Amino acid sequence: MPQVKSLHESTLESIRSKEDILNDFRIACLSRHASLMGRKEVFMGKAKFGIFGDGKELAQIAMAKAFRKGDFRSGYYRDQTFMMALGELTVQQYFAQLYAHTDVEAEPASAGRLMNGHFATRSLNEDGTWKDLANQYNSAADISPTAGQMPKLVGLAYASKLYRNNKGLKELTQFSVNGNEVAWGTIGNASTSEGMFFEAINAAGVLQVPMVISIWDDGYGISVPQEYHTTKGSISEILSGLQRTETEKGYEILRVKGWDYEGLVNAFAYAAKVAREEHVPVMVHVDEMTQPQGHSTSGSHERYKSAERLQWEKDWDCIAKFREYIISNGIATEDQLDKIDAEAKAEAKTQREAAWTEFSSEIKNELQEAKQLITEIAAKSSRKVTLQGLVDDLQKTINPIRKDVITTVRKALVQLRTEPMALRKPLLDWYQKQNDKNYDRYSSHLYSETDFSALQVKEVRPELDEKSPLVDGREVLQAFFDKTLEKDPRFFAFGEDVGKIGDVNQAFAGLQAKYGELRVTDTGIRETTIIGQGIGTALRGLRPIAEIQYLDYLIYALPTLSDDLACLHYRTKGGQKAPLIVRTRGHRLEGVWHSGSQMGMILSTLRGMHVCVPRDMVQAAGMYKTLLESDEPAVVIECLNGYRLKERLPHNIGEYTVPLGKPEILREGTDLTVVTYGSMCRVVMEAAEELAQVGISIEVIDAQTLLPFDIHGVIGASIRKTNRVLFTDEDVPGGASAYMLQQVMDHQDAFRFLDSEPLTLPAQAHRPAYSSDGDYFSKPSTDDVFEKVYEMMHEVNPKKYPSIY
Ligand SMILES: Cc1ncc(C[n+]2csc(CCOP(=O)(O)OP(=O)(O)O)c2C)c(N)n1
Ligand SMILES: [Mg+2]
Repeated sequence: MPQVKSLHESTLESIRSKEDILNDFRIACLSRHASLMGRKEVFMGKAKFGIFGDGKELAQIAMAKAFRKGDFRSGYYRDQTFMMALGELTVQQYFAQLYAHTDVEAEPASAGRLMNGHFATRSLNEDGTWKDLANQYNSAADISPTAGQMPKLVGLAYASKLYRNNKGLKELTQFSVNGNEVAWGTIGNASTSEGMFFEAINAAGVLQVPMVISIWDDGYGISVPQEYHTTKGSISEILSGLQRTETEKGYEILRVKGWDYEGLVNAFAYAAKVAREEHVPVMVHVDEMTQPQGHSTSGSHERYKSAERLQWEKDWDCIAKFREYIISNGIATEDQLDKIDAEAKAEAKTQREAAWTEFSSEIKNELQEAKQLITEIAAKSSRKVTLQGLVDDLQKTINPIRKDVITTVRKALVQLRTEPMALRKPLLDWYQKQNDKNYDRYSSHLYSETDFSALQVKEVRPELDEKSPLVDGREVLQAFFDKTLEKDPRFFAFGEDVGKIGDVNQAFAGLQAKYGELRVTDTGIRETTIIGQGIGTALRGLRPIAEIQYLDYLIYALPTLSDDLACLHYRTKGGQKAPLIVRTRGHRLEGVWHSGSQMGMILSTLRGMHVCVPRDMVQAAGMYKTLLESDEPAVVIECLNGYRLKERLPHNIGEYTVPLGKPEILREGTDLTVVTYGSMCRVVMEAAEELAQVGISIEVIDAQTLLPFDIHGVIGASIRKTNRVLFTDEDVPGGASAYMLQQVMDHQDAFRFLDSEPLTLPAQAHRPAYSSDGDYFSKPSTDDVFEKVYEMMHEVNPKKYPSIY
């Protein structure tokens, strides 16, 4: 392992002057006081929860010195000092997040949507266009799950590799200058036990990308000490086999103490140089860090740390050590440092107060408005005493929050329900206005609200006629991907077996040979970091298609998809986007792990993404086109059994689009509407033929996309005609079939048009058994659809449709 102490040259480069050092001391003190005050704010009831960066200040200041414009951070909740040192987080913004201030200006990382300690810079302008990322400091938006920052870190670093080596991207200077950007990760020692950490570390080593991963090692993960987390107690020790050598590629691994100012500055300067210039990943293990206030406001560390450990943490506190360093090197005196510290404290206090004033005054104004309205109405109301009581209670609330105001107004409106509309209208109007504002504050931006929304993409119909060649389904996709690779240099595809053989079903066959390894790329078997690679590159302006070989294996990547990608736009209130398309294949084929259709799982975990379930490859290609025209993330589930089925290749492949949220009526009918999607479309169409032979006419609707779902009410309109509906799919009972039913009942006013009970026909509750018989007895078959519809019609007219069994 290189001895960072010996790297004096880079130290001298980075520590330019005495003023620099004292400024570093000032930032360390400012951040520390923010942490100390933050904890008090929680205990005073002004914030709900707090987690702070105390004890980790010095390393972060050193890391910030090596960070350059265009670089990206993907880290965790301890990194406040780093953000402050970059100038990307003021103490006022820090407190605004602690209080949950919902204004983007006040709290640019998440607009009050996330707990404190979730850092993010804004990559987007309000209209959804990209900012000049190469000319700003960037932090990907943090998430809470430990090690969840690792998968996208791989992608952020991988983007630099693409920008450096793919000549077609040279003009995208808004995102990169020759791939010189480093992706900086941070993670706690305990969190390195997670699978995501190991998977990401290996992936970055294989890919040889400019990633610097720093481990902030304070010996604990909440209350649990190191011996429970890491073999041999040292992550750099056990990963030392990754160290590169003269002959083998690998990592540069550095180990440095969290209180050693020079060592830290050295380590990060060296790490940056290696990563930036050589595109070699670097690991910086920073140990002997402390947690002066314990893990968070949820408990005290006196419960689990020994008196000796607590004393050690005091003695080896990085700011105390920094002080000693400054004094022993004659850079400043004790008094001078005291003065800097006192000024930092005063500054932190001023900014904290400003944050509180801004946060609370907005709510106070709302409270005053509500109070005044209710009081005015009360004077003319028969419910005067009760209403005045509500106002008095509201007035007495200490540190009132928005909920206190709104709940009072709603209770007042209940009291006023029998009063004339003229009297209560002003309060009702005010409440409705607040509802709009609160929707914007707490529920907006789950999906794009700009012109780049997938819902804004214009429909272009496929051009099909008798001259359209009849080809295998996979060839439709191949033609589409070929066109897209040719046209858009930002577009690239990667995944297990995607490169050389062009994926296991050959939709990319021959395309690596044509466009090169950077455009059509094989990866290791590592679903989570395949998604991370997609998220990170999409965050940096590229248009990746990440392939998950089978839908069943999406489960491996689901945490990253759900915790990171799906909620990215929401949790930054439109500050960041990662338009990643996840391509996978599912529904019926063979057995437990190759015929999954876990749509319910996807629907409840991936809100914020679009979910496309094309019935064939012509539809799939149109959906890909729509998605590539937009800037939103999506998962597209192709039909596993559809690659060898013949389809007509549209003349305008690569040009036509399929609108999202628009079901297609595949067959018109009058007796009953059957709604389905994906591979089940063919099954239902076969059943429709058989049903016609017994005099039953069904209307078959392909939902096409599950998120969004039938935004124009096509299904409701069909029900108005047939007055009966069945939802069928290959998911488990209560899965996506139940979801479709709920959507139609809740949003399409369909219930009153129904003459029969609306029903679902899902697969069995277990996973599908192997082979064709397993499929027949596990998933809805043509016979099952026939019988279910027939039974429904039997109930309507037993004479005409006598019971079969
Ligand atoms: C997946 C997941 N499991 C559990 C938690 C709860 N949790 C939050 S922080 C933490 C300890 C992390 O310790 P470490 O990585 O050493 O970071 P430190 O807080 O010590 O800096 C735990 C268990 C979580 N956020 N995510
Ligand atoms: Mg720790």
